[in-house]
Amino acid sequence: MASDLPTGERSEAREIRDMSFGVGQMGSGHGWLIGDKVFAPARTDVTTRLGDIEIWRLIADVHHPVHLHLVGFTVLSRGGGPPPPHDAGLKDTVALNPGEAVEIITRLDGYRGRDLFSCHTAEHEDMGMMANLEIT
Ligand SMILES: [Cu+2]
Repeated sequence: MASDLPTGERSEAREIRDMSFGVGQMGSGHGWLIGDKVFAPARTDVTTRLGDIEIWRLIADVHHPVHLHLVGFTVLSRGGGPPPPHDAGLKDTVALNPGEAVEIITRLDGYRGRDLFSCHTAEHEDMGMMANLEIT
């Protein structure tokens, strides 16, 4: 039951964020972007407060395994429907399929400071597909 999980309920979410994962321009070539931006170490992409519950709506152009460091989450929906069995439980990575939206819910607690999230495909991560999360 979702209420048994530590990540919270949909009605408790303080923020809903949309994030796209896709190919784009990086320098003079192509890279892999989150929210149309190449990773910049000094830029904060998402700012949130310790203990807040958030829903992130993720969508991708091709397959991307999206990974949150230090933060567990659960899958709320996939492709507009209930998550299939393989999405059950507390996760740190979720597989995005081409064009399919996935909603995740997370409680950002246990760590205050700077954190990262990224695509777990090493070639994508190395080519820009990371973002900074600041938990205040
Ligand atoms: Cu990727």
